[in-house]
Amino acid sequence: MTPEGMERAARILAGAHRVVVSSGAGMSKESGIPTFRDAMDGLWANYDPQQLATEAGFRADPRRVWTWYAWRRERIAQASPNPGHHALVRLQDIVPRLTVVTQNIDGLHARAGSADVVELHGSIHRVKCLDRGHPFDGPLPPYADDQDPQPCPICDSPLRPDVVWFGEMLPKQATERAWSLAERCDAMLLIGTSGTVWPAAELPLVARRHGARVIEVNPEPSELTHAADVFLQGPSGEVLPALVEAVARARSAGASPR
Ligand code: BJW
Repeated sequence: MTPEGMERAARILAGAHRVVVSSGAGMSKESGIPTFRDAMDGLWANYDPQQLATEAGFRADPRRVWTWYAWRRERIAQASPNPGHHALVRLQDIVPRLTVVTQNIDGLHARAGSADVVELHGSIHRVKCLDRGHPFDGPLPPYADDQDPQPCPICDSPLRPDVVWFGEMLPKQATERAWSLAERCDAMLLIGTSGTVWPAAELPLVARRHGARVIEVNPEPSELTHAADVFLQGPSGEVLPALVEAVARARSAGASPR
C-alpha cells in the first residue's frame, strides 16, 4: 500500500456520491473466520466443497452438512466485527450513499452497524427447506450430529441453511439490487475476495463498464486486480481504518475525485 495509492483512493471516495462496497471472506478473516481459498487455513483446503456446499452433497449426507454448518455458526457467534467492518460504518456517515454487497453469510457487516447490506450468498443465520425453500422462522432447531435435520413444518422436506451452494441461483431480489447499484455507483470498494466465484465476480466489471472507479483492498492480488484503478495491498482491518481517515481528511479539504 503506497501513500500515493492511499491518497488517490481517498480522493475517489471523497468525491463519490454513491459508493458500493463489495466484500468477500477476507473481510471477516481478522474476526477469526477462515476464508475459503487460503492455501493453508482456507475452508476448501480442509473440506470438500462438493460434499459440503452443493445440493447433491446435502442429499447424500445431510448430517455431515449440518454438522459443518453448526460448527461454523458457532464460530461466527463467537466472533466480533473487526476494525475493517467498523471503518465501513464510519464511511457510511462520510459519503452520501453507501451500500455493502457481500458474499459473506456471517452477518458481521450488519452487526458492526452497516445500515444497508445486500447478502448475495444468503445467511448462515437463516434456515429454509430443501425442496420448496419455505423459510423456517422459528428459532434454529437444536442440533445433534446423530440426528437427521428437522423436517419443514409445511412440506416435510429437510431444513437446510439458507445459503447459496454451487450450482444454485443467487437470491433474485439481492442480485437485482446489487447489479443495479453496481451500474449506478461512482466508486466500488472491493475487499477481500479472490474473485473466483461467479456471478459475484462480475460486480466490479459491471461497475467499471458503467464508469465507476474500483478500489481493491487485499493482501494479495486477486482475479479482479486487473479491473482495479487502485490496489491497496494489505489486510482490510489495517487498510480500511487508514483509508477512511484519509477520506474524512480529503472531504474536509474539499478534494476532487481525480
Ligand atoms: C484478505 C485478508 C485480509 C485474506 N483482509 N483480504 C462462470 C464461469 C465459471 C463458473 C461459473 C460461472 N457462473 C457460475 C459458475 C459456477 C459457480 C462458480 O463460480 N464456480 C467457480 C468456483 C468456478 N457459481 C455458482 O455455482 C453460483 N451460482 C450460479 O452461478 O447460479 C447460476 C447457475 C446455476 C446453475 C448452473 C449454472 C449457473 C453460486 C456460487 C455460490 C458460492 N457459494 C459459496 C458458499 C456459500 C455458503 C457458505 O459459506 O458455506 O460462497 S463458495 C464460497 O466462495 C462462498 C464465498 O462467498 C465464495 C467467494 O469466496 P471469497 O469470498 O472470494 O473467498 P476466498 O477464500 O476465495 O478469497 C478470500 C480473499 O481474501 C483472498 O483474495 C485473500 O487474499 C483475501 N484475504 N486475508 C482482506 N486480512
